[in-house]
Amino acid sequence: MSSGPLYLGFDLSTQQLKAIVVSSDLTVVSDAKVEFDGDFGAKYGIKKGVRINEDEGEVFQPVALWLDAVDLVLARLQEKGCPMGRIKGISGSGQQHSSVYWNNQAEVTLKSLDPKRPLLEQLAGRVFAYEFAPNWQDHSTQNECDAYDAHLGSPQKLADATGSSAHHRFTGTQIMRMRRRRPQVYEATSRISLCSSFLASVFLGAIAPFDISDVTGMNLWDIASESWNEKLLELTAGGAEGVPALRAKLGDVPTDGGVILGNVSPYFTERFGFSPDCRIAAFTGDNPATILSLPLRPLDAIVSLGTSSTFLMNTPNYKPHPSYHFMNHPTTKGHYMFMLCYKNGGLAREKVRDALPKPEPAKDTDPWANFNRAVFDTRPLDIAKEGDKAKLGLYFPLPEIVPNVRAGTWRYTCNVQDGSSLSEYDSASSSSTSPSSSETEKWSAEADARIIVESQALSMRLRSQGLVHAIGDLPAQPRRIYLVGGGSLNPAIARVFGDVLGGAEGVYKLDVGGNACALGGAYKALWACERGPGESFDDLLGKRWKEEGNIRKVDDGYKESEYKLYGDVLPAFKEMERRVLSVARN
Ligand code: XUL
Repeated sequence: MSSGPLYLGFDLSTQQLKAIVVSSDLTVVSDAKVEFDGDFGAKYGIKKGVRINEDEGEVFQPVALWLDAVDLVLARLQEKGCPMGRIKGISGSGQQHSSVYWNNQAEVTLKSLDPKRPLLEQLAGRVFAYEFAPNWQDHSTQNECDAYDAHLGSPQKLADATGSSAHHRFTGTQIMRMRRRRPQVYEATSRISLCSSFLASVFLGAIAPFDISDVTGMNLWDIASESWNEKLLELTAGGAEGVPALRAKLGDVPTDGGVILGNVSPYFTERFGFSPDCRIAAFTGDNPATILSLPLRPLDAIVSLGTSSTFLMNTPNYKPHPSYHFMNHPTTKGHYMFMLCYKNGGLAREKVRDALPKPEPAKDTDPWANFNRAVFDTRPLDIAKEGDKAKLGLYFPLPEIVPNVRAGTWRYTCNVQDGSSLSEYDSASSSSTSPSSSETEKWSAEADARIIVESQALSMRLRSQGLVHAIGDLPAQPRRIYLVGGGSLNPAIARVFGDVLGGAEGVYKLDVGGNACALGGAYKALWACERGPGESFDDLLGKRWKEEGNIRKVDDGYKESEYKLYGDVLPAFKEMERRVLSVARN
């Protein structure tokens, strides 16, 4: 076995903590994971990783769960024989926006952890001003969002300054609500971390600064001036007099995405055998880490199909708009990550899957086989014969972010040639997904399987069309589409995304697709530790990365007739959203 350096990447997501270890030539050497529900569900009273306070729209996770998970995932890596002593750099990613509130005991306690005792015992109940971290699915901050959107003049102005208009989950509004709703917590807070910088802090044995990309998920960072936005700090802190205290809680932000924060804390060298010269690079958000999992060129897109669904592009053009996000690129100054983030991703598809008639006798071991069959057996837009209307739908068991609409299911039909004669087929304002109309037989549960996937892809096509341009003779579309996350394993989803979004060079799946964020974290650690003077992440990765063994083509992507068909109904899809929004805004 070679004896070269290894790099460890984490992903602390809603439902799991994953770890992956790579060598300098990008080979995956080891991995391990902790499943929050499976490993700790009963202990922490969580479901799908979170706890919910319906009355206030709060969605949150106990920080203790994360601490437990860190010790367990490292024990699992060790058990698998991972050579911990060869790990020379650690980075990783965390769910974006989620925040941790540390008290004034945190710094000193993190520095002096006893390696014989678990993290949980030494940190939980002692170093936090608040024992919970609001999760990105939290939607308790409508009042604060209204204040943010108004404060700089309009949602567009807020997006111009910070990359995004106000969003429930963005950390600035969460901090503002914490000050109003739990003033004693806000008072007792010495430092605030994001999920990513929390995890970095644990490994560093000191509070780590925010990462230059993840900080743009807060609605507080002024992208052009690379500094906190003074007016937004004032709003969040409740007046100019509160700004110095808030600045102290937030700390300074290094602008280099590859910054080395220090060496790993002695807790980890003694407890798990890390080398004392193992370095900690800034941890970033899970979406920024995803765009580091392969050399992503401008015009390439990543569709990440996890608990949330996201559509990501790397672009030098900063064109903010209230309905999507621009964030600093995690490694490349002057580049941005364009992002669409949908709350109703995998869980919404699961709901449609579970409403499908079960085959008799039940023979499939793959829980998605039935769903995939339904998608493949249904024609695009469920047009079975000449004269059929095209079907369009919105399936949101949870209140959605894109567009900002309450939970519900809406089904429409329109003319296939040009999207005209758009009319409502039925609607269900609860989270039910069964048609309520008497014409049920005309819109089958099998049609829903295809229409939900088309709907997710149509929404991405609608909102990303301004960022792509013609490629040769082909109409404007992404060059390649890479699928990552749990849903990327599903061939029916790959087909539909290719049909709707195109992809001049095809649709690809990352081989370690379920681990893309952790892998991006490991690559980030490698780049931070091994880069030569001025060597960009893309240069370094481009030299070492090979397609073979890393990605697989799963669909041809652009197909002329399908691409045109979906393009023809895109205006109707937009109009359907407009009509739904006019009655069902969050
Ligand atoms: C992005 C977002 C989600 C989380 C998922 O804005 O809220 O994608 O990052 O962990």
